Amino acid sequence: MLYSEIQKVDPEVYESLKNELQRQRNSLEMIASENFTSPAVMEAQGSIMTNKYAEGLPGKRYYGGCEFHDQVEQLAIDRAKALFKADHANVQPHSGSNANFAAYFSVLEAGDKILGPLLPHGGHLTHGSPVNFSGRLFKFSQYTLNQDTQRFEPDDILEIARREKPKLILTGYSAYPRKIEFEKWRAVADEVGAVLMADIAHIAGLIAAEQHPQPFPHCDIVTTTTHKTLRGPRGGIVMCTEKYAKQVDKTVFPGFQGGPLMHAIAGKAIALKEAQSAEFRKYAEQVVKNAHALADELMSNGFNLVTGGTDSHLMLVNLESKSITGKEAEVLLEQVGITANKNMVPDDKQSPFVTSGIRLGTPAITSRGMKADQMRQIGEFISRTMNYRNDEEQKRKIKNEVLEICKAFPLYPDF
Ligand code: DSN
Repeated sequence: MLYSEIQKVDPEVYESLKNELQRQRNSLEMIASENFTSPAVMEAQGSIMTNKYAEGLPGKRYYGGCEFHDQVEQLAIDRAKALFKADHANVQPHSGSNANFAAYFSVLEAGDKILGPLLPHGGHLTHGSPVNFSGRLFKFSQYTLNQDTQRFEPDDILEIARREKPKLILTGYSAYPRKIEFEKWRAVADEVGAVLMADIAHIAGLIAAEQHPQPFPHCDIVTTTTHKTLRGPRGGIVMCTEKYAKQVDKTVFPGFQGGPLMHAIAGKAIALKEAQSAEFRKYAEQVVKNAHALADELMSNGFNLVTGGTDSHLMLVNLESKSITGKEAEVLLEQVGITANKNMVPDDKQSPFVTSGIRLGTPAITSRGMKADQMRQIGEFISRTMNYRNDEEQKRKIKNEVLEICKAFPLYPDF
């Protein structure tokens, strides 16, 4: 029985874990930043690697007994470098936020100027939000989607960069469904003498599987999480060109973090190996095909998608024309067994707690083996849920149909 030790030691936590397993199995996980990692990655995270301090780097530790931790961390480093064609990788950041913190402080001083994306236009809190360390410690100017094309246009960014003279330009997003042409961003950065950074947290798995262009050699510094499309454990990685290698390592430790989470690093090593496989490549291709199918279904049901569609694993639905807020849509979808998150849309009139949008992603449902047929069904469920928002009988019916799909694509069947 899975979690049998937890059951013995702490029945309350056990109960919650058991219920969470059922929740994951019996609902459609469509939060674009979530995924179902492999049992091997989960074994690593629950392994004896959690027992050790390993401050420092492979071969240069501040604690004895690190021989096997060195081996595991070196595997993770080498695999990250190979997968993303990076000169250097530090696999110790505990999260994407930590990775971004380390990246900024590897190339900048507090108070320096950064040009990054505005949160409601697809950026992340760590891209300069005033409530985040980034907005408090650095001077951000922020760019937005082009009003006509609804894309980030390097020409617009160049105009702002010439005016603002940032030391660092940031590309890479949390809610932007289009491909990033890194070479165009390089040209902008070169024009104003800025460092070019990419936060590829959302698209790392797509990049690894060649479903999205590589940030190197165009970028100087690249951060990612390991648990989104990459389907690994929760955590972060910073990669960079040789020029910034020493500074990145020093900033992560001792600059910012203490002991690395070696059990998570073991999970990262495994996930990075999995991401090199032909099976992962097929998975990532299907993630993108599924996003296309879902986007098409939603648009043919009258939904407006920001940028008019998707090239990636996610889409941002602007609900203004449906007279429903993101907050209401999130609750309604949860009632029928679909998990998604409310999200700001460009020029949103609602607050971040309400919003006018909903973000949908296909990475997790694709990990269950779902394909375009299921996406069309799910698009139709979403549409019906919005149209029959006050009809309890309809919503019960949709919930049963969601459950049928979930049963046809079992999650963690061996647990
Ligand atoms: N919080 C993540 C997301 O949902 O996109 C980004 O780190």
